[in-house]
Amino acid sequence: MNEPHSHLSFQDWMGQVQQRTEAALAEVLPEASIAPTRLHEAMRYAVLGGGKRVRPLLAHAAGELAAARPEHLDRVSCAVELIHAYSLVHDDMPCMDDDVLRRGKPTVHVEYDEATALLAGDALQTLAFQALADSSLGLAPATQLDMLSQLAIASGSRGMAGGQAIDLASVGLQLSRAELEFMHVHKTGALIRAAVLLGARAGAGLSADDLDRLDHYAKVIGLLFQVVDDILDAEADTATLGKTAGKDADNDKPTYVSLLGLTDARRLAEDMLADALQTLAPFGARATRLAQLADYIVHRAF
Ligand code: GRG
Repeated sequence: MNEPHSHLSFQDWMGQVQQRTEAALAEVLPEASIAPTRLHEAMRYAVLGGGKRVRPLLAHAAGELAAARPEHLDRVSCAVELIHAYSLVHDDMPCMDDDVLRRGKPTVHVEYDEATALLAGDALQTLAFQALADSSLGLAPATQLDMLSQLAIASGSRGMAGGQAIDLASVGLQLSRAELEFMHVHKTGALIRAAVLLGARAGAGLSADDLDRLDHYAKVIGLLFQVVDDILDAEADTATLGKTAGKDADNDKPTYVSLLGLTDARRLAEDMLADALQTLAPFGARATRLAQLADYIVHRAF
C-alpha cells in the first residue's frame, strides 16, 4: 500500500506529505467562520501555511515502514503537529520566550492578543487529543488508547512541558552536557520521539526488536534536531529562519553551541546522524524515508 511512494524523490515525497498534512489539519481545525470566530481564526493562523512539518514527516516515514494506512498517519500527524503548534504559540508569549516572529509571520499574541494566544494554545492542545480519540478512525481501540497515553506523556510535565520548565529555569546557568541533554530530551525530543512511535504504532507487524531499533532512532533524532536548532540559531539569519536568530545567546541560554563551540556541535550532529543511520541499517530500503529525514534534519537551512 505504501510502495507507490518509493519511486518519488525525497523532495517530492516530502512535498506530498506536507500537502496532505496541511489538508488534514485544515479539515480538523474548526472553520474560522464558526463562533468563537476570533479564537478559531487564531488557531488556524497558528497552524496553517507554515512550518516544515518535520513531526508529520517522521510519523509518515515510520508508518510506511510499519505498513500503516496513510489516513491513520494523517491523523497521527495532525495530533502531533497540533501539540507542536500549541507549544510554539505559548513559547512565543511574553511570559516565556517573548518573541514577535514565527514561521516568517507575527507571533499569535502579536497578531491577536495575549489572552487569545493563551486560549488558542490551550484549544490546539485539546484538539490534538480529540482528533486522535475519534472513534470513526477505524484503529483498534486499545491501539488508540495507547497512542493517546503516549502523546499525553510526551506532551506533559514528564515530556515537553517539563523540558520547557527546565529551560526557563536554566537561563543564565552553566549546564553540564548531561543536564543540557536531559532538558532537550524532554523539551524537543519527547514529541519527536512520539511522532515516530505513534506512526509505527498505527501500523502492525513490527517485532519488539524492530520497535526498539525505531525507538533508538527516534531518541537520537529528537536530540539531534535540537543540536542542529542550536547551530542554526547561532549561524543563520532571521530571514532564513523565519524566527528571530541569535536569541539563545541574547537570552543567555545554555545551548550545545555555548557548551561545545560550533565546530564540536557540528561534529556531534554528524556523529549522531551516523548513529541514526546505523540504527536503521537492518531495515534496509524500508527505512529509506527515515534515513533521508535524518539527513534532512542535520543539513536543513532552517
Ligand atoms: C510551551 C509547553 C510549552 C513548550 C514549548 C518546543 C518548545 C517547548 C518550544 C519551542 C521553542 C524552540 C525554539 C524549541 C527548539 C526546537 C524547536 C521545537 C523548534 C521549532 O520546531 P520546528 O523547527 O518548527 O520544527 P516549524 O516552524 O518548522 O514547525
